[in-house]
Amino acid sequence: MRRTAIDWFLGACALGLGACETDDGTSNAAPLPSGDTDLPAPPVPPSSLPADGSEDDSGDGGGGGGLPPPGEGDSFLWVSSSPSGYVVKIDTREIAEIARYATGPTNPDPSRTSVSLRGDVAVANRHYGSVTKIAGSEDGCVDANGDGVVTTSRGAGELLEWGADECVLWFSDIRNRGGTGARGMSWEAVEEDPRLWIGWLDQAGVPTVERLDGTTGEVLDTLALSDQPGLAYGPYGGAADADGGFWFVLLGRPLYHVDAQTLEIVEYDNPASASFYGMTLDPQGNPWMAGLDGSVWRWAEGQFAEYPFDAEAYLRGIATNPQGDVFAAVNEPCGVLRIRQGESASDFVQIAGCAEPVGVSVDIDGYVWVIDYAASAAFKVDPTTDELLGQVEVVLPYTYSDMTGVGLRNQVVTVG
Ligand SMILES: [Ca+2]
Repeated sequence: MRRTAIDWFLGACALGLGACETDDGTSNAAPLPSGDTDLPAPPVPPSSLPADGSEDDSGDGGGGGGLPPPGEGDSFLWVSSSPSGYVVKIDTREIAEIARYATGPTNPDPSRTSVSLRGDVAVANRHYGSVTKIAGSEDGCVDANGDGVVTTSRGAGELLEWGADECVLWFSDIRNRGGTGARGMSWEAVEEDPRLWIGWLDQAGVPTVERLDGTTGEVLDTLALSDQPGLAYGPYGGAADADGGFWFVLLGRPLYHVDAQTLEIVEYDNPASASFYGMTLDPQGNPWMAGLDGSVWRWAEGQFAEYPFDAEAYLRGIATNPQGDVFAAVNEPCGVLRIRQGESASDFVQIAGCAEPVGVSVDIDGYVWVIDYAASAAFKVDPTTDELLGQVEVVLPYTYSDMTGVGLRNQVVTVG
């Protein structure tokens, strides 16, 4: 009998096969809950944290205010070298690392990254439960010691010790709040003063969602999900929508939405055969989940739709491009699954050197980046030719979130 996907996943962790997070706890193999599926929340007008600044209004992304249109502006990819405790900033056009930053004290084990519309980055650390903000450009850094210069990493392999890099802006200590891990996470899709949604697990095993002040890291709101016992992880993947709400999944369990204004949490129970892992939002704001069950799942119009790929495969991170094409990292076989916008069938892209893809993200130019843990590489793929354009070495990267920020940008920037 075939093992369940989660059994496999946890077994692989126990055997040190690499495809794993190294948290303690094995209870995600608990039976999946059943229950009624809630109806979707009605559409809400965009929440508007109105832009009141004046900087950089050049360019118009067609709905994104001062954001440059696709293909213009800087293009970076933020990938965690998880066991090394730092995050690497990659220039996607140069296909090269340009800086790296320590993400916390005492082996923080960074994983997810989230890039704001302005390019600032939040890094979720799993083991020293914490979140760290890093400025996306040097004009956002702070001369903390007042010596008149910004001391920061400015090159591949250049790593300052924790606390020394003046582009690291704040550190939110979840362990001091009784939590483990920070995983699912997303900035709000606003340009000025976005807040940051983060998810973690408290000491009683209760999944917890917080909304932080993005400028200071201060906790503004705290929410708990007390009806999901037996968890080893908190919110596993998350993404913010155009209304400021936060979608997230628990590993192998339901999909949730937090309303930005009321903070009401609505649960959308997963189909019995689904085992959600990565998640993203398409440009229409519909959640897509990659399943350890071998299928991609979409939530839209009040129901889940299944896009079967291969029941023996394990799908990990997932992303969409501005046109709505969907890409998911696939293990066994090794590569990337693609579902073109509006189509129900998927096709498969092989990658030379593929070993264990965990994450996928689309850059501002439309190229697909695949983060491969076991290959210690970030691969750049041309989705029109399926050609491998190059790769950047990152030691044991374990990032499968929206690591370019294009997924967030898709929520507010329309393309013609
Ligand atoms: Ca300084």
